[in-house]
Amino acid sequence: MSITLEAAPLAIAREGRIAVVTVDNPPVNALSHALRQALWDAAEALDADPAIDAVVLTCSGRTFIAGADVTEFGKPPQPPHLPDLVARIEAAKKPWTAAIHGSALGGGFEVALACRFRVALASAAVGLPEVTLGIVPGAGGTVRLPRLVPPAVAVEIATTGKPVKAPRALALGLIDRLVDGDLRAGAIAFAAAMPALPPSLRDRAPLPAESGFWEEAAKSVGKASRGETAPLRALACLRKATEASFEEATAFERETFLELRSSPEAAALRHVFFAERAALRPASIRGVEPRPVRTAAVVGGGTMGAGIAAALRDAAIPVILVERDSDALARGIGNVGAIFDGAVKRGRIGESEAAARKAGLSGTTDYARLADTDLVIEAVFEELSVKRAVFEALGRACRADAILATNTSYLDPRAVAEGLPDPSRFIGLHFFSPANVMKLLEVVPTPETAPETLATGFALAARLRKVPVQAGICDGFIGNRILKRYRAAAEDLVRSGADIADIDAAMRNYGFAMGPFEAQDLGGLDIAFLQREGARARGENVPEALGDILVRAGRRGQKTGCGWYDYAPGDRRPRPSAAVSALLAPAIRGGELPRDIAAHLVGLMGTEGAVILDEGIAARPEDIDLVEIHGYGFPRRRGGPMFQRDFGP
Ligand code: T1G
Ligand code: NAD
Repeated sequence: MSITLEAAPLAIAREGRIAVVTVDNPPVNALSHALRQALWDAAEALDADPAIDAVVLTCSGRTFIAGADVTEFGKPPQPPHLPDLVARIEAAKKPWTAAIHGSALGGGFEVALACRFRVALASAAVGLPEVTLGIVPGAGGTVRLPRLVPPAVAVEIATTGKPVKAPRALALGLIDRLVDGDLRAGAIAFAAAMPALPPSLRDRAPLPAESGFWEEAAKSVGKASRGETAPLRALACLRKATEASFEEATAFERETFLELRSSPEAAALRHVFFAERAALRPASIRGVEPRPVRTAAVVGGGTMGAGIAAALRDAAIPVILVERDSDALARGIGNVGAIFDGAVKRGRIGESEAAARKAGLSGTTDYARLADTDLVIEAVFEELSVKRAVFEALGRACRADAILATNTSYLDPRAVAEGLPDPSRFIGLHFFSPANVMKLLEVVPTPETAPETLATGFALAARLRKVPVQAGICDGFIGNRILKRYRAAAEDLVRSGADIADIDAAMRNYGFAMGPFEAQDLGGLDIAFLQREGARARGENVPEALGDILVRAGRRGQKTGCGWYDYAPGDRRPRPSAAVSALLAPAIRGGELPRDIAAHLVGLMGTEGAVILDEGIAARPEDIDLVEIHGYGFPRRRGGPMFQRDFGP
């Protein structure tokens, strides 16, 4: 009988009088129970070892300790608990030096803060991302951080969850030295030089906050947290750390951590965390090698084409923009340039970076220029004949192995690809507007799409830092199909007598940036109206929508100064409209309204999602949640309509 021995998650080596503790717990050296126990035992053993003066803590693999093992969160915690391990390392007789590469995050950074010193590669980062999981640090991060950096820096790190790159961490005093080249050797040399031992963070006083600081911080953190609970709770922990004793603050933080860890919001955010990571590696492409994408082209430089070209340039992929004539091409190139100019204006990139991104974009109206392009994404008018003509030209001009993709929203990709030589290299890549901002990418293979083509779509999504979701072919794929259901359900509530503004308010209170009617006024009611009219023209039975009544009355949204709401000139604030009430009055039949409008509408999204799963249009419920969160503003802290359906109240 073979016994499966769990590989020891760490090893200890001796370099002169320096012990090197090397953690090896793939994939990210998370602080599993076994690792916590091994680190505890190492601290005990090395304190008792007279041949050792100091300890270096380093990690194998891609990163330093990336935090507590999130997969253990649902299980009863086992000692040694992380706060105890952190305190044990901090109290070690032999000073520990953390040698950081990759990311020291959450519990990983808390362990590093317990070490007397921290050295890092310039490419490393440190941070406390717990709030992104709906919790607060649970091993002293909010108590030790204010003893190392000023309150404003501690607030930024602990309430945003954003990592700090090593060079800035050095400037802030979060780390003691940057190591060039061999991190292990550099850390050993640093420890061996026995730098003067500073007091442990536990023995330091917190840096003081100016009067009024915490009140101001509460306002800004509250605003930035978009309704999520954890950021303000992390702020409270930081404040406690500056106003109470170390012990009291530690107890307060631990109590807050344990309370939040079992909250529905934390469960939802963990659900999204794991779904996002799994999204990049769906079963459908396991073991399939993607094709390299060194160069790309985008056909159509309008709203979507410009955004897609910008997203490709943001990933440093050279782009050729193709348009139908030189005037349209000039407009298209201008559209892309405007995106980068806007990014400079907002301080997101510098002038030189914007210039470099523009320099990697060229334009043509001659398809012959695409003879050696690896990937072409089409984003021309939503007209089948126009798209087919484009792909016919691409089929003639491009290499046989060039990946050809359509960005269509509603056309059947199989119809778009009809007649294409070798359709195995064709795929739907459905970006969302603005394509250089929105993370969602629906990847829509046809039955002829080769696995390598599909794998290339997912690899491209990873390079563009998108969240890819594979979708089957149906009207609206996953996202627009649920959107249609959501809008129809909202209109049904209006027919039953619900007030338009009440419905929008309910969805905003639930966590959406705006309700379904405000959103239509922003995007324009005519897009969906034209979809419905097109279907009717094809003989499909499409019942009259309330939106049709408004569009026929010239109310197409903010762009016409009126839609579901009225808008004063130059004022985007929606005002309930007597004209709309009059126009819709004949359609209002009254009836019973749900007690909880948001739960009702989210529930119907989930019901549509269940049908989408049954039809195989989506592979997993969490994929549908990712579509809604990253494509349609579903509040992340709610986990998505399928999470609510399966785990909600
Ligand atoms: N626990 C368990 N598994 C994790 C994990 C974690 N903390 N982080 C990542 N994984 C898995 C992930 O699911 C994937 O699995 C694989 O590792 C590679 O991840 C007490 C309580 C570290 C920057 O929030 O930000 O500490 O799909 O694809 O792109 O105060 O992972 O391969 O099976 O993301 O190289 C705080 C979360 C925890 C860090 C690496 N820490 N992780 O990115 O790889 S709470 C975090 C990340 C905490 C303490 C509290 C990233 C990464 P699979 P990946 P990557
Ligand atoms: P758009 O009208 O803004 O841009 C279309 C561009 O295609 C125009 O610049 C036009 O000059 C160009 N074009 C037309 N025929 C061409 C040809 N033969 N060769 C080269 N260029 C040609 O349209 P859009 O909103 O960018 O939509 C483009 C595609 O993206 C459509 O299929 C649409 O369904 C899809 N889409 C749109 C959105 C959205 O929110 N707008 C979202 C996702 C997908």
